[in-house]
Amino acid sequence: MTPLDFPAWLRIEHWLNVLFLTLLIRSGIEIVAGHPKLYWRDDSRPGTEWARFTRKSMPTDKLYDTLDEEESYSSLVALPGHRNLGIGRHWHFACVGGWILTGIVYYVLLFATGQWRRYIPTSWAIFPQAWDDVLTYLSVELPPLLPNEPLDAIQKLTYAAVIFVLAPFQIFTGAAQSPAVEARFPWYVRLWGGRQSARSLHFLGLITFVVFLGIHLSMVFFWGWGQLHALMIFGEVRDTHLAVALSFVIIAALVVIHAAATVWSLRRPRSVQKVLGAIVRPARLSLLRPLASAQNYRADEVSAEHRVNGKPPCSTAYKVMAVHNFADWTLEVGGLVENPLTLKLEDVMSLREKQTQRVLHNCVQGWSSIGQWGGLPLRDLVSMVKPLPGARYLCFLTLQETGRDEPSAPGSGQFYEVLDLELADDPQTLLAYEMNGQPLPIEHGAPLRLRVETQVGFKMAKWIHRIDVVADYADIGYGMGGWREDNVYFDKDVEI
Ligand SMILES: Nc1nc2c(c(=O)[nH]1)N[C@H]1C(S)=C(S)[C@@H](COP(=O)(O)O)O[C@H]1N2
Ligand SMILES: [Mo]
Repeated sequence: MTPLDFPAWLRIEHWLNVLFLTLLIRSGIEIVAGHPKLYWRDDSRPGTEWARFTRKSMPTDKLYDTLDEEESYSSLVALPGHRNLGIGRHWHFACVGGWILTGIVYYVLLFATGQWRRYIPTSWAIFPQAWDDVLTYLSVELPPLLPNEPLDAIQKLTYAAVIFVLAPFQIFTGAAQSPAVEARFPWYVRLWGGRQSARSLHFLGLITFVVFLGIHLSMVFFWGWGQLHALMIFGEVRDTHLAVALSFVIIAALVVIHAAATVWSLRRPRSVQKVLGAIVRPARLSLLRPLASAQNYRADEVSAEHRVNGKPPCSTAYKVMAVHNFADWTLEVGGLVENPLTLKLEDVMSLREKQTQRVLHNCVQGWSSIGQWGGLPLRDLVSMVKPLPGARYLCFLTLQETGRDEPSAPGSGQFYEVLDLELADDPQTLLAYEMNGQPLPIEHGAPLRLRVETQVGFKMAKWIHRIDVVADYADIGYGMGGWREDNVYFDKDVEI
């Protein structure tokens, strides 16, 4: 039988896991700060949260949006901290990649070498034994190790649960929060009790990891200081002082990596956005981009109150237009097209029969709502204007001046978003002029807003007045593919 010892690969994997897991926890906390409230129901209705990590209370007498609810956490708990959701997401997704690869290598080696027996029990007798072990620990004594094994019964079961249940659980509940996955496989989100339930469970998984780490570290501290360090450094019990010293060198290196990641993120966010974005994008585009939206929620699932993000244009010109039911508003569609168009609202409404869809909206910050949208499929408009060769993107320009309309947001200038032309082909990509059977309300983007159901919410520009077909977006804004990408460092492609 394979001896259940501590081979080099197991020790290296252990420390790599510490690196990725701690980066995932800190960046995960940054993501929580984006909307520091947890719900079970998909409407995320204000006041129905089961947990909140903020003391802010929202005004009841005027419009607020979910940007006002964002929190700023310290860099000690969040990566990078200080209200940097975009950068936190880049770290989280890049580290997920590293963590999954580490996990795959670990599983393969466990099963290839016979080391799986250290975790997976082969007899039911382990359960009463594990219970006895718990009682022994509670009386502050050490239970016996299993014969010829490095762990006692409760340790063996705990490690099995962490490696084969908790880690996959985090990956599956994480995937259930991807709008592309949700849009293509609505049953998968239901499996977890809905989008907000998946988010809550993912958070509870994070807490379970933190509790596990706490118990694990205190066991090392109280019960096996020298020999456990030695096993994780040399793979055998020898030179315990040296082992402890070397362990601390590794831990110091991990702390340096965390500190460097934090400083890099806070000082040069644009470079983090570009570097980590380039690492994650190929995986995202190959795995999630091909998923087309096929959602059709029931009418009774539509949220009574759909949350709002982004404040409406407050210019007089816009208000006058609104008073006249947008009779004076026009949509210009131009750029790299054979057949530019200028359309009035009634033209947009009569170009094609209205398409209606009941879909789940995912804000990048974490909340969701279900709405029914009616409008013109974007692909119909695109085929009418006839893009010229070389056309690759659609740039949506809006009537919102962020500096004027959303002064608390970082950045200023006209809100715009760039969409890959291929996303216009999704059957549920819509230019919506109706919401829940009524004309589109002002706060939701009147008279016209975009719906791209495989992406997170910020791509769906509201208050649109112009669409440009372009070959490149490097010259638009700061060249990152949208106002949010320019100013808060989100990735341009947001299938998750
Ligand atoms: N012009 C403009 N469009 C915008 C925004 C914005 O701030 N300005 N916010 C976006 C974000 S972050 C989200 S989540 C959705 C919210 O849509 P809703 O307010 O209809 O729920 O709109 C998107 N469209
Ligand atoms: Mo959002």
